[in-house]
Amino acid sequence: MGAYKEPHGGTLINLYLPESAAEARKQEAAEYPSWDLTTRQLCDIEMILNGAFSPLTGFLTKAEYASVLESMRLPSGVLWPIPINLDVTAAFADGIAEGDTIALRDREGVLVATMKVADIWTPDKEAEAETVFETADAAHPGVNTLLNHTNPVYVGGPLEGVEPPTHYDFKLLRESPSELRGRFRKLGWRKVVAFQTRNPMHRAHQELTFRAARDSEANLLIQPVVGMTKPGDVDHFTRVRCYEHILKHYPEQTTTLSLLNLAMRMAGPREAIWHAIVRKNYGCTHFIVGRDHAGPGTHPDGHPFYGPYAAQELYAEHEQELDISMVPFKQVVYVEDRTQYLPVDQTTPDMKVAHLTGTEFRRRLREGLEIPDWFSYPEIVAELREQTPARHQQGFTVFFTGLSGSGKSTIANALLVKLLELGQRRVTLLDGDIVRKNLSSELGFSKEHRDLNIRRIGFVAAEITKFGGVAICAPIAPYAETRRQVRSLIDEVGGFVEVHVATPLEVCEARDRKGLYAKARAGIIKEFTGISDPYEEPEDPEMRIDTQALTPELAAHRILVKLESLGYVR
Ligand code: PPS
Repeated sequence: MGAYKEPHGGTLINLYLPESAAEARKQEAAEYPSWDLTTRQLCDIEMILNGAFSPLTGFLTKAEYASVLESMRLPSGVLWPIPINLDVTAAFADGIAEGDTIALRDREGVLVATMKVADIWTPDKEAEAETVFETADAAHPGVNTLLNHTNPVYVGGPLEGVEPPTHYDFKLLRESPSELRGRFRKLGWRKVVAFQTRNPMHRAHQELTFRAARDSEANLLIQPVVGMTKPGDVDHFTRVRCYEHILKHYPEQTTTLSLLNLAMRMAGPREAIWHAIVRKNYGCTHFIVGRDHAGPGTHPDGHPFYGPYAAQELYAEHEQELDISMVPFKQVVYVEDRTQYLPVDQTTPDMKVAHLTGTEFRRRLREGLEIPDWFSYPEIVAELREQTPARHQQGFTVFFTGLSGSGKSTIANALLVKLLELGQRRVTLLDGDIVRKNLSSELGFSKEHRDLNIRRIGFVAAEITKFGGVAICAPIAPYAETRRQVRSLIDEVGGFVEVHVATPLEVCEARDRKGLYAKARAGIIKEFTGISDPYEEPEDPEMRIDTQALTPELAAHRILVKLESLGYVR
């Protein structure tokens, strides 16, 4: 094991126990308090154990955390900009004490490492956000993760590795720092410029990375992040296939690809420094830093979270000490009349420069429109098209919500028939009654049971949507938060259209088709929505249907028109 608090200076930390000690540790660990690592913690621990986060030797202790926040340095003085913490629940923290050894396991229960607990503390997350992200606004995805998806208590201390986290995908492309350094040695690569990315690469990326390598007289490492990136990014399976395609467009022997299981924080300037330290640990000598490096883009109100060159500026301040040179990214643009890419500062006003923004590119992919050859390579466009079917080929969910007797089922049935008549996709109706009979027969109507019922419906609808089908759901779904969860689940895999069947309670009660309202008033049925249980009206559904003004047939027709206008139906 490497010495604690020692600047790395080329030496890598390796925290894995020798095989026999690791075996013994597995036996001993059966007695230790056990924590199941989250997806992000699994990424972090892999990088700590294999030395990618050298000189860290564990999750940060309280003093290290304070020092990193305050000065961007470990107490030893070594530059380290991003806090790497083990966040746990209050219940788990209550069961451990400083000085204990805890077992850290993956989702299958495999022991990854043990940690000697040095500190247990409750951080001020708002202050952490302000320091690391320069904002505590949860519209920033990194802040959102910290404030809303990170456990409340931090535990710090040194780690000893037992077994590296398992990966089943792209095994040959995943390397530890010592493996990658070994590869560079074998290839005789003395200077290596690293390119960090979380997006598919196109011709402009090929141009700029190739130029960066040529200008620094170095070889090129494309090292994309496959751990956690910004929500909504292209999945890493697709991206890695794209990177494998682009490799063929570099001169032979100049360029290589290796995957980085980093969990990004999207922290802009501080993150750029962190990325550089990691690349240095991987044996690189140069690092490309682009415009808005590792930034999350713009706030929903339009302002950018970081200045476009803030990362480059912070890097420049620390470049000497970092000991890995920055290659500032010069934007390259396509000059039509010269049929070639040029750095933007080499263009003149008389040149005809072609533009295709990322947003426009994604729109064209979504709508199945042409992508110009100068922008990307046909193999890469084909990969992305495969993953981004046009809207009329995507699955979607129509999620009805409304009181009992509001007319949800009737309209849902009418919509079902109309969609079947069109015949473009398979359609499944998940009506409240059907679901309660087949999927949720053991559930009642407490808040807990209703939420479980809706989450089950959401899960099934998401699967149907993911595979290109149509799910029509028609439960009461009285709680806004649960409906929001279902929406976000389905949004990731296809379309989601919420329809509020807004029939007023008096009307539903007057109709009382099943006689349930009378029973509810008489107290025979308890927790009845609208009478003795709440219904939270949707604030912003895609559609609101007034069943007093529309027949079910017309209501279904209007929904179909809406689906057409959204592009889901042709
Ligand atoms: S929920 O809240 O979304 O889980 O409800 P859902 O699965 O849609 O089930 C609603 C149907 O169950 C009948 N029913 C009740 N509804 C509301 N409250 C209580 N306590 C209750 N008990 C039984 C009722 O027939 C609902 O059917 P619809 O089709 O909505 O009228």
